[in-house]
Amino acid sequence: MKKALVTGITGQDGSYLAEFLLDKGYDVWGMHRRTSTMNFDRITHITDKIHLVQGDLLDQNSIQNLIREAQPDEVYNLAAQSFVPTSWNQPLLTGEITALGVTRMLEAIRSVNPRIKFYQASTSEMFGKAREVPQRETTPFYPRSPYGASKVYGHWITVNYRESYGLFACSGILFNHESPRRGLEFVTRKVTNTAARIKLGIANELRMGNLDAKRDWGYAGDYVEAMWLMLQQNEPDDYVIATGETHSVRELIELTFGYLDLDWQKYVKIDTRYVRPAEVDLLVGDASKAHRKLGWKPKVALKELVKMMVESDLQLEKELSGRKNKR
Ligand code: NAP
Ligand code: G4F
Repeated sequence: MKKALVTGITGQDGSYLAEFLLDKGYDVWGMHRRTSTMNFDRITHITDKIHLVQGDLLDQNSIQNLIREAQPDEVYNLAAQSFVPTSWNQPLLTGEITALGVTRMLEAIRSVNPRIKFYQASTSEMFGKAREVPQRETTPFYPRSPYGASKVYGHWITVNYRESYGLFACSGILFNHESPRRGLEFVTRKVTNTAARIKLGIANELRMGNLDAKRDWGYAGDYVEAMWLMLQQNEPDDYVIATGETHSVRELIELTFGYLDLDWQKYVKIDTRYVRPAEVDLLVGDASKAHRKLGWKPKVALKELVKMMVESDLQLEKELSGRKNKR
């Protein structure tokens, strides 16, 4: 039985990857940080099937001890301070976790067992003010936020440990991927959840930032398969994972409100609080290397993704208001 350690197991991708690995027959270990209240909401259904162990990307000892205890064959480093706006308010913390945290993981692997395979969660945010369209593995990076800059560091330190020490270390450059488990602060979930609440009469407006930004949105459930595929190859490498389609935030809103039979223009208000100091205007990925070498292809398109997220948010909000009415 293969053993995998997943950092960021309580996050969106961590929860889908844990399910995926369990289905493949893996012994799954998940690293989570200590919090005063438990935040296992995304993994409640699998907590009895996985080993949950405490550790923090800020703390070298905890990581090293954990890798020594678990003795994994594969490590998936998904933990990060992953919200772009927070990275302007907390740039140093973002750098400590999202950039240096990667080196802590790599150092721990190098000293405990350099044969462990390593996956680093890199991002299309590294392309930032994009130098070419579509973006591929060879497109130069131009990050536009402390988050993007931290991820560029994480990417290059992964490449560097591969080239310096011969580690089997891969960097997956994933474009935006969403799901009903997406955090409420990210644009897709903010839109689907607020639209669902408007439909149910619980909210009456949606306050937004830049509607012109364009993103290549895929489904998180599809993208975790690509992470695993990268670690099953003969040689470690870096891959862009994307759908190849781009849509503006405005189109996302139109699709979502249209699905609910609502006129979005009546509810959406522009609020400068949500406009960023520097924007990433256009992301669209060319995943042809992943198609060719990994045999990976996305299955869920944006329209279907929006439907999945809206339906889930309608259900969730109905349950929440049902519970409130009972009190
Ligand atoms: P997410 O939902 O925000 O999850 C982030 C995870 O990191 C959470 O489990 C969080 O734990 C954990 N974490 C944060 N700080 C930590 C620390 N100091 N030590 C240990 N764990 C810590 O993010 P996601 O959407 O699943 O994304 C997974 C990874 O892929 C991230 O690295 C992200 O930057 C990257 N990525 C995401 C996308 C995307 O579109 N989703 C695209 C490209 C790359 P808590 O639950 O305790 O906060
Ligand atoms: O959903 P977002 O917050 O995602 P963003 O900044 O693209 O980052 C996400 O994807 C990256 C991959 O490219 C990941 F690495 C990262 O960890 C994260 O998962 O914002 C998307 C777009 C932006 O252009 C933003 O300006 O939506 C625009 N937007 C407009 N109004 C808004 C809002 N974003 C948010 N979160 N909230 C708004 O009200």
